[in-house]
Amino acid sequence: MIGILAPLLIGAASATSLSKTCTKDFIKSNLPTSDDKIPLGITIDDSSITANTYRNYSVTDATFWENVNIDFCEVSFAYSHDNQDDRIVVEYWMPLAENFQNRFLATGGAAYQISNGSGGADMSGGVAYGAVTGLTDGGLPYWGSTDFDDVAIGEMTAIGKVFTKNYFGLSSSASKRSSDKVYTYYMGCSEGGREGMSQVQKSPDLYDGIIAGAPAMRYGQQQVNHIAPPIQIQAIGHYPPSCVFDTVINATINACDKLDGKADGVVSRTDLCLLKFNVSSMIGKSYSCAASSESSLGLGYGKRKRADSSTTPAQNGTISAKDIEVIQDLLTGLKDSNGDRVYLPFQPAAGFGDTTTYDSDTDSWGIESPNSNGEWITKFLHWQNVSSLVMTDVTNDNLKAWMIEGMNKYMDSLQTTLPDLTPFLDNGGKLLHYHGEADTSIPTTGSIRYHESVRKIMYPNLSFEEGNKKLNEWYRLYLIPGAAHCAINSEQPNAGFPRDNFNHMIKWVEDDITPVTINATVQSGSKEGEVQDVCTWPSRPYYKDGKLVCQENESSVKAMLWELPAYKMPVY
Ligand SMILES: *[C@@H]1O[C@H](CO)[C@@H](O)[C@H](O)[C@H]1NC(C)=O
Ligand SMILES: *[C@@H]1O[C@H](CO)[C@@H](O)[C@H](O)[C@H]1NC(C)=O
Ligand SMILES: *[C@@H]1O[C@H](CO)[C@@H](O)[C@H](O)[C@H]1NC(C)=O
Ligand SMILES: *[C@@H]1O[C@H](CO)[C@@H](O)[C@H](O)[C@H]1NC(C)=O
Ligand SMILES: *[C@@H]1O[C@H](CO)[C@@H](O)[C@H](O)[C@H]1NC(C)=O
Ligand SMILES: *[C@@H]1O[C@H](CO)[C@@H](O)[C@H](O)[C@H]1NC(C)=O
Ligand SMILES: *[C@@H]1O[C@H](CO)[C@@H](O)[C@H](O)[C@H]1NC(C)=O
Ligand SMILES: *[C@@H]1O[C@H](CO)[C@@H](O)[C@H](O)[C@H]1NC(C)=O
Ligand SMILES: *[C@@H]1O[C@H](CO)[C@@H](O)[C@H](O)[C@H]1NC(C)=O
Ligand SMILES: [Ca+2]
Repeated sequence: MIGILAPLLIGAASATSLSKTCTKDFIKSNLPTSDDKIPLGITIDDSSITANTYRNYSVTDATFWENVNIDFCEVSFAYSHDNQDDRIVVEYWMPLAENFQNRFLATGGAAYQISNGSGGADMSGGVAYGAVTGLTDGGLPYWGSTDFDDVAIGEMTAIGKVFTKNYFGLSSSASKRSSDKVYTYYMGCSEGGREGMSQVQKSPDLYDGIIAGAPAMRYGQQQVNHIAPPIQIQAIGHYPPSCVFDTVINATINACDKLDGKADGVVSRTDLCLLKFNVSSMIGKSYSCAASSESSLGLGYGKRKRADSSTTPAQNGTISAKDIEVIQDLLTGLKDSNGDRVYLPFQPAAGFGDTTTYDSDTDSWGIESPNSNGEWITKFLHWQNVSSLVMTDVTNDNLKAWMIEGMNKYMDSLQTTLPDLTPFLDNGGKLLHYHGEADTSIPTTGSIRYHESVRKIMYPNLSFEEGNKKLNEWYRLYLIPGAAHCAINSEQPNAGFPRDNFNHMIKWVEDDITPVTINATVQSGSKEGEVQDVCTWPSRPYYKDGKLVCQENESSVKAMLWELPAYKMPVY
């Protein structure tokens, strides 16, 4: 094959010709037609085309990307399905021809959005790597939408790949890499991570590489779990003030920091923390916090905060055995009334999710009721047009029943835990899965549980070690020390967050360079800019004389694999 490097493309965009290619007419003449390989039954509305040129567009301080400065053409158009009164808008950012690297990147959403979860940062990040990047509105307005249609993302990718080939003239003989291959990727975190897993499971032949961060994939359990801590506290009937939780988190970070061999304020070994730090040692310790007010962060990335804005008074006292009973219960996950575990806890040193709130009317601590995190139960399970759930009489057993109800009701869509990934593997797909170890929205061990499910289903006759070795050839899981939910963590500011994942994936897919470790970039504090290596599960990080060793240890692995005996059917 002859590589023609000069950007002399027939009918293609170039820096000088963006004025020619970033036009409705040029887009129209390059739209996929019925002869192209796009899903059947789709009609593109060519009167809906928009095309806008952006030059020197810059994005800085994006959690998931290095800073970028890009030129691109922003294209959008709508399509519909036969016999359905629908209209779906897709948007593609087209790099300049000389920057185009035969890549397509599909991007995902967050919370209840199907796309644009990173607020446009993923779109720019993709363009900076020479990829056409795409998003979809899934047929609903972008904001406040409740569409989770995995089909819509697959369609956006399938249409986008063909459009990319047409736009850059890849099928023509003068194409840049003399190949019409478009390396196709997906990237997203949280709901966007779940969508990534849905693509692995449901559209296995569309992608070469998928990057899924902290996926909200076991949706039936996951959404109910948002209200598990307050209900567990209510079940015990003892309401520790917020300062008790904060004091225990700080003490846990202090006690566990050095277990990874490096005193940097980052707990890289939450497994050892669980095994070696007994929170009972906190009984009798005093606590004291100044008055404060905090406001809502809602369902987004980062640390979970109470859903309303609240003020807490100054607090002081001594940690009691009852306080620690509550904390022990949260650290071991939701149990039913038989004591069988129903769902997974957050990692020690991470935090506890929603806990107690102060009621100034009664000058007492309680749980928030009604609680807006119960919206899944009111709207998606009970079909009520009610935004929050009254928590007063809710029990741990109710949560279990709702988890099972949600799992069954949405088994074919939102549950997103199909563990047989053979079609994706057979198609040569690579999966990069990562999860912050201090996530207090989606339990870190939920990602490990899915990884284990895939290992057991796909390599049933191999040992844990051998199965993971096979799995690591194409599906790798990385636990990011100290990282919060798709975000950096103010409580562990020296912890890094991955900014080079797309680059790792490109090298894996296109150059066959396995990401033995991935980069995490420190994005706050005195070490800002430092790049740290992150080990592949099931190996765990240890710093020996300041140097990272990724080591395997059976008791460490066990400390991160929770059984869920409360279910009679498999929960992958
Ligand atoms: C592009 O934008 C950056 C700031 O983001 C600015 O420093 C630079 O001068 C701009 N370049 C051009 C050619 O406008
Ligand atoms: C994506 O998010 C950014 C930042 O909030 C916003 O400016 C932009 O309009 C959004 N794009 C779409 C297509 O919704
Ligand atoms: C916990 O540590 C953080 C930062 O190190 C500090 O701001 C906060 O006041 C501490 N809270 C308690 C209750 O000790
Ligand atoms: C933690 O300490 C308490 C009190 O000393 C003890 O009863 C309990 O067994 C310990 N837990 C573990 C897991 O070691
Ligand atoms: C503890 O709080 C009480 C009232 O809540 C207050 O009277 C007392 O001065 C506080 N003690 C300390 C040491 O802050
Ligand atoms: C749902 O409730 C909201 C706010 O109370 C109201 O505006 C809306 O019309 C209701 N929707 C339906 C379908 O009843
Ligand atoms: C595992 O072993 C069983 C029994 O020997 C055999 O029937 C089965 O085909 C094997 N499965 C795989 C995936 O190799
Ligand atoms: C990882 O970080 C190192 C150090 O900054 C850098 O040289 C390397 O290119 C990065 N790897 C990827 C895949 O971006
Ligand atoms: C595994 O970790 C445990 C707990 O830190 C330690 O006691 C044990 O020696 C380790 N085993 C190996 C083989 O490193
Ligand atoms: Ca440390």
